[in-house]
Amino acid sequence: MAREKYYTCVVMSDSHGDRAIVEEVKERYMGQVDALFHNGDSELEAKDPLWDGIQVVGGNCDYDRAYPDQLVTTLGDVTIAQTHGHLYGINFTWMRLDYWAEEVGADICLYGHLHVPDATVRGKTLFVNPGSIRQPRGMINECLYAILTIFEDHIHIEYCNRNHQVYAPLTKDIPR
Ligand SMILES: [Mn+2]
Repeated sequence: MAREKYYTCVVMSDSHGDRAIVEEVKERYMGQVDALFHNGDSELEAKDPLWDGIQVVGGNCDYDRAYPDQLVTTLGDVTIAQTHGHLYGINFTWMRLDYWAEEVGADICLYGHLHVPDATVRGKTLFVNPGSIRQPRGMINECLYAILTIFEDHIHIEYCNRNHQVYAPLTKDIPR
């Protein structure tokens, strides 16, 4: 039996002043996907019209205090928690972020801050860092964003580079 497609989201983070790439990703996917997310450290103003239609939170490098620290978005029965991560001490421990995700009943918890792509299940939540679209850190030296396709029984994750080509080594299917 064919599996019905459910929801698609584009997730980016840590663009650190590069407004053009955020705009490019927005123009490419807006209207084609169910939601667009930016997990903070854009270094743009919160009132920038670029954010119309994007779920965005504040990071440690966002000096505009108007950004929310965290958001919870629902797509049908899918609960998506989103925060930059610095306020939950993710440089040192997952404990506080995991606790918050559990508290809000998150199926998916989106974060940023570390500039390292990640898609890991802990407890009942899939934690996703899209990496940094501008300043990668760690072993994978690629500027990336993530596309999540949420099916009934699994979540398909792929990462794309700034040329919108899939960075295949990180493609994953995670059971729900
Ligand atoms: Mn950052």
